[in-house]
Amino acid sequence: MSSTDNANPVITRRDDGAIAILTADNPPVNATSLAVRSGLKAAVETADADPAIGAIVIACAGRTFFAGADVNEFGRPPQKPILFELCNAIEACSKPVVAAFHGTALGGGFEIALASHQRIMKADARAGMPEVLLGLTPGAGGTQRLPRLIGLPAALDLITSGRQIKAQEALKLGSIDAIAESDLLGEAIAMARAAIGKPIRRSGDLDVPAYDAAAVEEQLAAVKKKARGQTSPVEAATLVMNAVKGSTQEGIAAEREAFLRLMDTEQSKALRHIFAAERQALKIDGLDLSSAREVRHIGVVGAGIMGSGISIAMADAGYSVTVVERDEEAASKGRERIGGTYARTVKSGRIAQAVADERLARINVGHDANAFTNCDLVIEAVFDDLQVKQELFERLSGIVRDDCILATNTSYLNPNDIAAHVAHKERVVGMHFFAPANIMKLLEVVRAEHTAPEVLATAIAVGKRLGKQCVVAGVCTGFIGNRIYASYRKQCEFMLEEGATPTEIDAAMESFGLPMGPFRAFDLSGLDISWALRKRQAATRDPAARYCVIPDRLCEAGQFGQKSGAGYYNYASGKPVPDAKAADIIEQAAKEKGLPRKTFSADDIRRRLIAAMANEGGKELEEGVALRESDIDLVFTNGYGWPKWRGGPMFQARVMGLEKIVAEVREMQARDGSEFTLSSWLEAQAQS
Ligand code: 3H9
Repeated sequence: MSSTDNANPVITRRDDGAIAILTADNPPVNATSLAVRSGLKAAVETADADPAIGAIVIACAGRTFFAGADVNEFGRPPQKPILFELCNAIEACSKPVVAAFHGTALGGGFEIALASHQRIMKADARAGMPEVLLGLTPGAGGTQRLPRLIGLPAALDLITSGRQIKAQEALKLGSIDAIAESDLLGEAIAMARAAIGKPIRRSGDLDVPAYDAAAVEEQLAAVKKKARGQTSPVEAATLVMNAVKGSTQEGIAAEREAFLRLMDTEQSKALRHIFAAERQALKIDGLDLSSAREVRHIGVVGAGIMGSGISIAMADAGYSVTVVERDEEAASKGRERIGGTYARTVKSGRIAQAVADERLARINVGHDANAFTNCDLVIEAVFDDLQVKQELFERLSGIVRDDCILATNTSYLNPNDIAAHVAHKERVVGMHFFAPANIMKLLEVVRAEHTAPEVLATAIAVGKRLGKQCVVAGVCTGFIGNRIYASYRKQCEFMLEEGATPTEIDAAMESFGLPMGPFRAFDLSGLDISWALRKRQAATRDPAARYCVIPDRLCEAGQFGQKSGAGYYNYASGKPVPDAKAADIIEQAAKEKGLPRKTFSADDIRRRLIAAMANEGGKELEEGVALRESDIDLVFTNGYGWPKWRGGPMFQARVMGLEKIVAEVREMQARDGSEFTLSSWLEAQAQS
């Protein structure tokens, strides 16, 4: 075995007989930054020209194969060699090139592998083309080489969804040639050695396998429908179809044009903002995430909708769960609810019966709180009433171990008040799940007054293991999300008093990308819940604050939303249609206020709603309830159905222009009173 000197710091070459092993080492994830591209291209060309070399292996050091283009270079002028030029050079090499990958081969990383002549993958590795998830398309030959290797339908699926595949699927599809069970590099070297002197199979030279044109047409239509306004999957599909229309190099030229064009779009900027936000969210000043305690056994109080969802999420993640209800009847209902959810998941084909059985066996539902004695964490998910929760926490603190973390799933109450009578308050934290808790990605982790850092770190570690997007929030009514949502909701209702209809407001927000407009969403979740909350708060409400009576009147008329057949809409036909009674109530309420009726364009509606949200978000930032602007965007894209390609309300406020947003808030303040005073954070940002 010999080594060859290499001046490039991130690409090293080591020769094993006639095999040149080129290894990239560009931490943390071997992104294909300029040094990687130039070093690898030069190393491939040098090895190709070296008469002592018969074949080449490309591999990576560290935790993963190339994770794709370096996102830190995005938006800067491209520097040569461009990634597609590197891929072309690899494919053109006159000696066999084997890509050996571990970890994840993503985007440009997978494209390097596709341009290589053979591919071997570690059994636990994954591969994929996630560019569409960044609002981009592959830009280094992926849309041309992948369909030639695995056929149009499978390539369309992978490239337009961005999903990652495991080794077995990659092999079955034909995107790799072998799986390395133990010694990746050893097996890759053997593969390269066996290829010396044999004909080279270049992906770009292959013909796309025969396909069913009608089925592909259907697939293309489905891609468009699913994208719901997001452009990159549709663009990516068009590029993949070029593989059956022209040469590989023509297809790559079209790819390059699309990649550069999409880079400048608002959608791609929004998605890249979310990508960075996800990685920022858990960087919290002064918090060492490695201080998290080990959690094995989790207790859940309550087996209602939230409690069951939380228990299922925990069991799905491998925790053993003890659920306690107030009596056997409630426990039995809880068992049915949890069992029913698993049965539906099996029926939908998402998990096998054996997997469901295994998970269900991890959940024990009973009615004796003493079963919590060996829990490391207990989460309460009972009725959102302060006294109920205070008494429960007090009782729990007498049962559980002193180091057992006590978490509250409250949506609106103050965790400091809930912990008022608890011994060792430093173990109290908020874990605010969103319904259905086993599905929704968001978890607001609420730092209470006394929460110890390792307790916060533990709640985050549990959330991460559940696959949740954790966002740390401070204490206030509604935390980050529901507090902003309340401002949004109020402005939706105020616009009804001023002349807009529920249909107009919903259409404006649905065409913006929300899966459901606000009034359809209010109807779906039920108008009676917030009615009850408003009645409880009536005595303490500021009499000078603007108050909209429309939702109260709907409830008084028995219109609680979809579940009662009518709310803002009428559901008698099975579909939401404008409701005559709701229209009367709105008109009457507007008349009583004597407000001038005006027409709202979709832009007016969106600007007003984004302004209300950004202003409340600004106040949260001032108060330290939210740590960063991007955390607020994560809350809305993971917990409230906001499409990631819109980036979240704070991102949108910047897109619309902060000066316009501030002007809108000033109008709100003049019209709607003290609740909508301009946030000084927002004002300062607009001026900077
Ligand atoms: C592309 O390839 C286009 C081409 O077709 C054409 C080009 C012409 N660049 O996620 P983690 C950083 S588009 C730079 O916490 P994990 C990340 O910010 C690209 N940096 O780790 C973080 O930094 P920090 C297609 C990157 O183990 C650190 O690495 N590729 C990149 O949970 C650790 O990240 C993708 O979209 C990057 N590409 O997951 C892949 N990726 O520590 C995106 C990550 O300072 N990446 N970083 O916060 C991922 O999916 C995950 O990071 C990965 C590792 C699965 C690789």
